[in-house]
Amino acid sequence: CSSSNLGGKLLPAVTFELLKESTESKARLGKLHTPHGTVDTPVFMPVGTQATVKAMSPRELEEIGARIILSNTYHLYLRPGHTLIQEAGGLHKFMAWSGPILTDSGGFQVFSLGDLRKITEEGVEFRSHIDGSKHLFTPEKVMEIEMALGPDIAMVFDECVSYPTTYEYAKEAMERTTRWAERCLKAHHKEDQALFAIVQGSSFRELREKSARDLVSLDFPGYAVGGLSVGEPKPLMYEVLDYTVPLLPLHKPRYLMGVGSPDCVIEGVLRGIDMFDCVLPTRIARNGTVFTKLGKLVIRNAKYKNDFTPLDHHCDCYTCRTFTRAYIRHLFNVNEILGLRLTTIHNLHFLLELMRNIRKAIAADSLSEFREEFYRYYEPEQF
Ligand code: PRF
Ligand code: ZN
Repeated sequence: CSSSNLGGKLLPAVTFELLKESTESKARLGKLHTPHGTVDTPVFMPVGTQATVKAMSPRELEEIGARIILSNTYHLYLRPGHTLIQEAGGLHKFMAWSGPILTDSGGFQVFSLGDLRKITEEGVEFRSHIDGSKHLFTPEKVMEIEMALGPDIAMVFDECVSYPTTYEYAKEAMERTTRWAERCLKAHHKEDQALFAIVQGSSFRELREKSARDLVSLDFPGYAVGGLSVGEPKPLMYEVLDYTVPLLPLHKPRYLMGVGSPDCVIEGVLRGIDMFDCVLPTRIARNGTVFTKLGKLVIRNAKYKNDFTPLDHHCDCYTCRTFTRAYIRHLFNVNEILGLRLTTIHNLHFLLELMRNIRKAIAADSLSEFREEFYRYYEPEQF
């Protein structure tokens, strides 16, 4: 279903080239070939929920080294509507981003709606968070939307269960997710688009194993690990990755959904993850929190009032090369939009630079040292 006919030869829309497996960890180096270009992995995908990475133009994104972005089926379906985006010539043209795009299926957004949704075998009935109008997402409907949006990679419609949950509920949701993945596969017919599956099963090893096994037998071109970073302690997430990732095919991309704090990205890469996305860098930037080599920094803090040094002394992004903490703090204080544009540039640069350094370290067989060095300075929030 996700192949194109080139010169009579069937080529999948998205292929993963495994360049190197680390000898000291499960980390890998690869290239993700898509209809809109090739992406070096491990990669971080900035989030553009509403067909825009908030506060950034596509040109700026490209300048700081973003190569693939993520957008959201749920939001674009509600506004402006997938048919309008199709009419515009697809999401790439609509938002003027010519690189690869991945769309999430709504399997996370819809389940975050709480009281506003009802789950059945058929799908999920929900009320719009905007105007309360009623909608039904089925695997078939979500495939129709993602095919109309036209990203390079579409995600299956899954059920992401929050933490903690019971074994019984996690099992029910995981099995439903697998049945929905099969329905997505049947309904998906777009030759220049790949469809990735999503492993669920909460923090129950048996369920993760069954989910991975059943989805792998359906032979998707890529696999995501979903249902993590939903409130569980970090060591538990790492444990789930330890036993789940090795069950996924070696020669296919592996994507850890919704994870993007600097420490979690490093831990994910060490456990064999190739792709990440997260609203964290862009979201915290807009309320004035930035990543630095030493951990997070809250720029509104009074102690930066007369601080004429850059956000991060080790950073060579446009913001850090040009502006001081005192100036950016002032912009936030008086609610000037340049402030959040500058912190967004810095935070995305920080994460994309981290990925470049991670890739260099894997190439040099020194990722463990890189990790040690990183933690020597960086103070993570929660363990
Ligand atoms: N499923 C989908 N999108 C997601 C998740 C998931 O489980 C997560 C979990 N962290 C983030 N985004 N479809
Ligand atoms: Zn910077």
